[in-house]
Amino acid sequence: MITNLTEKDLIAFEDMVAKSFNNAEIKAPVHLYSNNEKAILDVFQSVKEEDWIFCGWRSHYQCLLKGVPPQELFEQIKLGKSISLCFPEYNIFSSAIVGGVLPIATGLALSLKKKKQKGKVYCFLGDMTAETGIAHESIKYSINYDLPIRFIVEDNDLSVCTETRKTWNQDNLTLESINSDKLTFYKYKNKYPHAGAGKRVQF
Ligand SMILES: Cc1ncc(C[n+]2csc(CCOP(=O)(O)OP(=O)(O)O)c2C)c(N)n1
Ligand SMILES: [Mg+2]
Repeated sequence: MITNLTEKDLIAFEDMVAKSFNNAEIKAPVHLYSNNEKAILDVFQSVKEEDWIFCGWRSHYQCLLKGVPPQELFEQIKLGKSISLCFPEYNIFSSAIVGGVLPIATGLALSLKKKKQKGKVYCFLGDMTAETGIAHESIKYSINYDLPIRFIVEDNDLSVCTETRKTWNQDNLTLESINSDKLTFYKYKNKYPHAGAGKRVQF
């Protein structure tokens, strides 16, 4: 672990952002986590400073656990950057485009392998992102070429307000049938809405 942050610290940070958002101090979307603290702390047990983290639109926990100082992170969030937080000095990158980071993460892992550089890539994605073509291509390529990467599917069975499994008329995510140490899943139920913190504009 890079930091000694606890579940309580993570929850307190998101609750602080939620309060600030609901007080209209943040004039851009925020995407908050809750109820996944244990699962994400488990992932970060093996993350080292030289490793690379790729995220979607919801990334406060990853930033904190990669070592971004909470105050610096909060400053960026207040500037409206929550949806695509990037801290190159901490090897952490995000994009709000569904699937946007997946081929970039895969390409970086390929480069690390070819150049025999140390470090590993951790790429977080949601359950609906995991059903997209770009996820299937990126993960298939990474497994077949044994790239130094791990994809973590964060499964809330929702894409904004749409149920993922119901959408595709299947009981499981397609990738759940793949057995690989490069692919892990965890389920969680977020107390926060897809965007925002319950007050003001939602989508
Ligand atoms: C290319 C693209 N299409 C649509 C959207 C709108 N959008 C933002 S988040 C999201 C939901 C994706 O669901 P999932 O991957 O399960 O992520 P979750 O938010 O549940 O973690 C969608 C459709 C987008 N950001 N980019
Ligand atoms: Mg989801």
